[in-house]
Parts: sequence; structure tokens; C-alpha cells
Amino acid sequence: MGWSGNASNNFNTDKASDAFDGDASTIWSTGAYQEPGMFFQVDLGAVRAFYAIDFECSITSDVPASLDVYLWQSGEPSSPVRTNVAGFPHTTIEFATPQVARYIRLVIAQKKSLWWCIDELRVRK
Ligand SMILES: [Ca+2]
Repeated sequence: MGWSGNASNNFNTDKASDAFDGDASTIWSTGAYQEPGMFFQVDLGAVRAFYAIDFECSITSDVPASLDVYLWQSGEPSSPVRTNVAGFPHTTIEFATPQVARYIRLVIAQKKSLWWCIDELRVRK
């Protein structure tokens, strides 16, 4: 689907694209405790409009404690569109108006002495 990804941390052979390969059994995981600044990023390949970002973490202990969400179209992000979003096994971040962006970056905002995982991340119109 033309997406690519990168992350600040990858457990063993895990790679960011494991979190958007359409297979819930392949999981991206940090392999390191959650620390502020740790990030997961997706390049959607082109600017797209969407109303929501959904992501799952089936290892429920490894849900993110708190995330800041950045969306942007080119260059580097400015300020987060959302801050201190609590993570759940199924996290949904909805927007009242369509967000137009090419890049999504999720950044850990709070320390937690467990890893962070994403099975699958999607954007929704
Ligand atoms: Ca997957």
C-alpha cells in the first residue's frame, strides 16, 4: 500500500512495517521500556485525508502509557495534534475534522517499565 515506517527502537528482527502489513500476528515491539521520546512513525507515501487513527497491541501489558501524536505533510512536524493520549489494547484517535497529512508519528510521553507494541495501525476516513 506504499507505506513505510521507522521507529526509535526495534525488538530483534521486528520492524516498523510489521505494524501495517495487514497481519495481526506480526507485531512491532520496542524490546525496551517505554521512555519519553521513543517513537513509531509511518509515511503514508502521499498526503491523505483521514478522520481517525486506530492501532492495536495484543500484548496488553505493552500498551503505551501515554502518547503524543504528530501529523504533518513534509519536512519536520511542528506541534503535536494530540498530547497525552492514553493507550489501550485497541486505541482509536478520532478527529472532528479531516486531518490532511503524509506522516504520523506516535511518541511516548510517559515512562513505563514495559515494552511498547503495535500489531496493526490503520487510518480511517
Ligand atoms: Ca502486523
